[in-house]
Amino acid sequence: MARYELVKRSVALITLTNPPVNALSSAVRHGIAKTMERALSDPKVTAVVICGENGRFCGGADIREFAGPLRGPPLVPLLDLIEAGEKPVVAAIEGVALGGGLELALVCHYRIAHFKARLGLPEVTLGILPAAGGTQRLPRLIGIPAALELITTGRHVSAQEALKLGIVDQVTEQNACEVAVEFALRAIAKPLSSRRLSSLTTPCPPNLDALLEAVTMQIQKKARGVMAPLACVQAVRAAATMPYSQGIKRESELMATLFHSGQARALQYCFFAERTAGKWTLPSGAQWNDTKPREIRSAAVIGLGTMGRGIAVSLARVGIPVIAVESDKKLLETGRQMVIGMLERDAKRRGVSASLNLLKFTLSLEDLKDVDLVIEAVFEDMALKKSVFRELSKVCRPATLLCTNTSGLDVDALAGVTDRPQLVIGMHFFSPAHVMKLLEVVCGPRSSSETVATAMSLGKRMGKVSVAVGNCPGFVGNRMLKPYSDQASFLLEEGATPEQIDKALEDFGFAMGVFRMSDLAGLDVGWRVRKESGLTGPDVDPKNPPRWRQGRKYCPIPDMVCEQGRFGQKTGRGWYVYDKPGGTNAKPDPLIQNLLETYRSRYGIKPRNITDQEIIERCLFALANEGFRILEDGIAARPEDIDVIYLFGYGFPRHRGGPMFYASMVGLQRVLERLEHYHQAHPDVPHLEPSPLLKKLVACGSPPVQKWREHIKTMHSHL
Ligand code: 3H9
Repeated sequence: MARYELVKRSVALITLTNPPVNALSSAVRHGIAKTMERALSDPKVTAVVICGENGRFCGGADIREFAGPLRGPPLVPLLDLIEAGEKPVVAAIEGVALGGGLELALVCHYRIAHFKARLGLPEVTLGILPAAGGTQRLPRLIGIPAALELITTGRHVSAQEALKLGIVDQVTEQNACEVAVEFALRAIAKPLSSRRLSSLTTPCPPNLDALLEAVTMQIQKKARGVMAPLACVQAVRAAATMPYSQGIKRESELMATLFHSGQARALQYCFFAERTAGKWTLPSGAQWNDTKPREIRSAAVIGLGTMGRGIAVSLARVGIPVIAVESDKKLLETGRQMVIGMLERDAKRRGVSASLNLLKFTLSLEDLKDVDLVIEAVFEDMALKKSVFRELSKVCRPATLLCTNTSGLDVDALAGVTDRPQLVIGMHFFSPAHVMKLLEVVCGPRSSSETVATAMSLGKRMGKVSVAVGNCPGFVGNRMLKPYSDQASFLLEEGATPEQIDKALEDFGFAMGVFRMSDLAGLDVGWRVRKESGLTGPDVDPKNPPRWRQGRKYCPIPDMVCEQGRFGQKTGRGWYVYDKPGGTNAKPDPLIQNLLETYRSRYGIKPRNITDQEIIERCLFALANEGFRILEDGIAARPEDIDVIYLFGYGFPRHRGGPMFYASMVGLQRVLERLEHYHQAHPDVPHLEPSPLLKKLVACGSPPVQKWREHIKTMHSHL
């Protein structure tokens, strides 16, 4: 786990060997302890270089070990020993030095980084803090403001920025290990005292209190209810105000408050869930690691509305030539200007030149005959989409993949009108598509494994977190959204206001409550879907809309809001009122209040006081309950996939882990009891009836979320 060699006759080269990221597992810590002891005690050795195997210095502590008891040598004394040694130690940083990996580098007397390396203290993103001296040494090295920013955000910096900040001593384009060995030989004669960061005084800005206060307020505003960044501020304050020996104790106390917290468990779960989500398997047995994706050298996007524009930008900025198609000249021109503007702004932000030459705009589908892949992003109308797919089937060469960006329509029905159903798949982007990281890859029953692999790999190339899901109305994300937003609407009927519901959800940690989010997305989208599915339409009496449709309770309020032309932010009015069309500053609207009051009196509903707890339970337990059904139906392969979809597509607070993890943290027994309670009170709402899988898991003793899969016996997986 740590290899030892003598190079250049007097330099001990210690190589961490724990692929893939050389995490500091107990065996690696043990290896470092043994090899350092050998290097320090061998009189032939005059200097030490520490590097990592396979071009990666170290990805930090082994996060998988956090769940169990500490085994092997603890990190802090081990690092203190390296720093205190009388022989110069040089870190040769290639790839990454993150978390404990950077803390290891900080106890080395010198740091050489390869120009492609990335460094950082991302512990805060895992709900903890850099507790191997990171919060005490980094401020001593680079000062409070810069250290505070890096530690509270977990941001990775490039080698060049690390050099500017003073984190590393040299950046090289050559082999960092070889450069470090030469550097170590030159350092032999130099005194080490000034290189031991723990012995330095932290350079302190005069306005320390004001700075810490400002950062605290910023965190409280941005990361409501999240503990770790606040603990990081306190640890950095200790670095500024205490000697190292006391500061390190404070760091350790603060770590103890975080380490076993629910937030840390949730955030670490998210880390692994995100990585698990890419590992898909199909009922045929084909899976992510045995199916080769096709190379995509060119693509087309059909429809230059909000979604189509974002998709075109996402493709072009990763170097894929895109042909964008619209149905009339005016729409094409508007779309062209928007896409070019978005691409230019994006390139400016990233400091690169905009790849405008990759874009082509056309009115003719005939121009798509040679592309490798087409993404259809026209209106959410099955008849229209079918006609597009029929046409594509005629014009595109037989090997072209045909993808739809539908947010919930039947992908297999579209496949059915083509001559190549095996090459048809859903690529459900989230708005705005060039910003949102989530991609639901919707596998129809006839999508081939190569098609799935290609869509997943294209998603990755575009920087998306891609999750393979099965084909059913709404797929995973929007199918679950229905019971969640239905509960919010029923709560409106019963006496709540949009702002009260949104506040409860935002206090829980959602980036936006359900009504503010709907206003942003556009209320007409859901209205169109409801019309398409026959839930509403011209047959409904607008004066007296029925509250029972298709065999279940129905709340007509969202339709009534749309009937008034209130489509959300874009029209300046929705659940809230905005300064102007396109405005973002949501204000409660007395007209909505009137609408709710009139509605309640028309149907004889006596409004009651509704608590935040009821709002959270009804919305979130209904959400998770549908998640259990989705698992039962084989539409998602595991709870992690559902959670990743909600984290990246729906603003679910990461420190709560996602709806399924949250349900497990609340306790499945409690979730079951509360659902039973609410279902008894609302027997006409089937979504509140606890799902058989939830009941089954409770009967099995409520296993942890990672074990649910063993209990899911899907009749037939759709994945
Ligand atoms: C810490 O250091 C605490 C200290 O302050 C000490 C306190 C006392 N542990 O992301 P990838 C796995 S906390 C265990 O797909 P990439 C990962 O799960 C730690 N496993 O690769 C995956 O496994 P699998 C602070 C880890 O190239 C595989 O490695 N450090 C760890 O896209 C490949 O990962 C961090 O927060 C780990 N530390 O990105 C850094 N890291 O193949 C966390 C990775 O089974 N790591 N794995 O799915 C990362 O950010 C990225 O993994 C990294 C590589 C950028 C390193």
